[in-house]
Amino acid sequence: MKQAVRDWVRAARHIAVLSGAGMSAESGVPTFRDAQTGLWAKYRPEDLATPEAFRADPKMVWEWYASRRAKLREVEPNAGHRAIAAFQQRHPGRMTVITQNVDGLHQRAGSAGVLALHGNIAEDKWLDVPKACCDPAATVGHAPPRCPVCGNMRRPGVVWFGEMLPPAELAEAERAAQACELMLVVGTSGMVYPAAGLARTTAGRVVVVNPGESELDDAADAVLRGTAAQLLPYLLDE
Ligand code: BJW
Repeated sequence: MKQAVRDWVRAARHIAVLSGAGMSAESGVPTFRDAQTGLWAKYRPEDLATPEAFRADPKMVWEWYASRRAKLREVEPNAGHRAIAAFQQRHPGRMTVITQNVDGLHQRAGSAGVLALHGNIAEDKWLDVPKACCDPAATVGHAPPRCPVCGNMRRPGVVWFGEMLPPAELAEAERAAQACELMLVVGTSGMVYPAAGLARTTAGRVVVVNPGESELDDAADAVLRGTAAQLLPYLLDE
């Protein structure tokens, strides 16, 4: 099957990659639903990655993001990220990277035009709609920083459950899913929508790359049981 998928890669005029946390697992970034350490071991993502969880305990959630940011400064893109970036560089305009990851590793590997559907953990934004008094350079406190006038809090620039995805990125991802002849679905449980829905609505062939079962296996024309760093360099080496 691996050889057949390699042939599909060669033949496809446009390829979309839809990546999830497993894409970065071999860089040392814990996945969400496999993680056995830290807060993920105690809470389900659906309970912790929400505006309600942040409002209930901003210090805890802020500090958890701070610890993840610190760990991300120590990791590097892996062979899977690099294979995707190298393919894009050899074939400009032929591959669109759509990621659910907030870690920036595709971008650091050199991928261009990455559609980061769930935001960027390195950035902050205001929790509530900012007023004239809300100046990011004039915050007080640190976990989280707040507007000294109205108390509005800074929060990580990621998309939590119940929040809209960035509309321009989502629209572009939907266009790429419609236009591609092949979608490589790499390292995602396929449980979180609307991202997972892209693999169900694409007009192209779907290939799942995942060492374990995923919710998108039933939508796939081929399921390759292996890791991103093992399989992508082979599949994209043309
Ligand atoms: C490897 C590997 C290796 C391991 N190589 N693979 C339709 C139906 C039902 C529900 C909904 C629906 N539409 C919307 C919803 C609601 C909700 C949702 O999807 N809920 C589900 C839980 C059912 N979605 C939303 O709320 C989204 N917003 C939205 O829809 O807005 C419109 C709306 C608003 C209000 C009401 C209704 C609609 C927002 C979703 C935001 C998700 N945010 C998070 C957190 C980001 C910030 C942070 O990092 O803290 O995004 S949650 C978390 O899950 C994170 C991930 O991007 C996301 C997906 O996880 P992923 O990547 O799949 O990781 P894992 O850990 O689950 O899986 C890892 C996989 O890798 C495994 O399969 C391993 O086997 C594999 N693997 N090693 C390759 N080496």
